[in-house]
Amino acid sequence: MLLDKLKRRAKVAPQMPADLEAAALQARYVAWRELQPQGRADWPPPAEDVFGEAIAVPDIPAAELNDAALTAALRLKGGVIVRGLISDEKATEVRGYVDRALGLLEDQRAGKAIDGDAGGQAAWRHELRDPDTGELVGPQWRADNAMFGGECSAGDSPHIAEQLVKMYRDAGLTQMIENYLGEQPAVSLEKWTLRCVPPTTNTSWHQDGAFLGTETRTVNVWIALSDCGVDASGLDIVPMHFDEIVETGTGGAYFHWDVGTEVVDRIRGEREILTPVFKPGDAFIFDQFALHRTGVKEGLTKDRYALETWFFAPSHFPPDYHGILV
Ligand SMILES: O=C(O)CCC(=O)C(=O)O
Repeated sequence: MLLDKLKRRAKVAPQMPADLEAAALQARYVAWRELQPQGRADWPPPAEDVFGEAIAVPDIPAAELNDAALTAALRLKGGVIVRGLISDEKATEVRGYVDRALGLLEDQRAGKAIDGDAGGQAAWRHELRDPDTGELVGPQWRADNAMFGGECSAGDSPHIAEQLVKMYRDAGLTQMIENYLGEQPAVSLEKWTLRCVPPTTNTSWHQDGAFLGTETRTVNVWIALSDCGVDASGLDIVPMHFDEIVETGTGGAYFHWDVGTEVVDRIRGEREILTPVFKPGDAFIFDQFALHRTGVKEGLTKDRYALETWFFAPSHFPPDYHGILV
């Protein structure tokens, strides 16, 4: 209700004032919290191999992404690479959001006063707070991530959050994901990440299901916002379909939830690791079982920008995460 009211007001003004943007994001959080979803009993939807058996990770233009392709990619393949999911122009705009959000986070961590609303025009940084208590949402996650640079949550920027929600809707993506999940999706404060990765970043093989859970119903849309895979880190992908979590914490693994290189080599056998070259706006769409890592290699010289958005079925949401209904 509150969200509808805010949307109606937003139609009158082309740019919502900062306080309304912040309230709109809080309303999405409250809308998620108040849901009591059952989830579809007949999930997952049936998949037909529209790509053919020989294809391990399909690579398609955005125009070919539809319900059948998304379902096949997630249920039968190792995900799908989608070329031009958003336009180059849009990717440039979102890259600007990443710089803005990371700049404000850095200022905040340095103890500077944050003018997150840039003169009342837009809420660029307002950490998500519970509207009933005024408490910060996700204090433990905030403490755990306080030392990580180069990334921040879109959920702490009401302006960026609303722009991204609109972008996914305009691209038809939210509806497609809703059709797949069988319910209106929510993103989360914890896994809605604006990222700028330096060439020297660390990396490790992992399946996000090792911490998101195997029963979680989810679709991750990872969008490159700058050229990557050559001078800047892209993604390394084991091109196989998985429906379970492989052995973690052994064979050279760094964290208890990541997968050692020896284990990856054993699993992939003769399969080559896939390291796609991405243009701004290209995407990799996958779920919590895809085995992948940041594609770090010798000779990288450039930072890489990306936007990572995990859409979740509210009925099968990761425990301890905080949702934002989209
Ligand atoms: O952007 C990256 O390099 C990390 C992506 C990743 O590992 C993930 O989405 O789980």
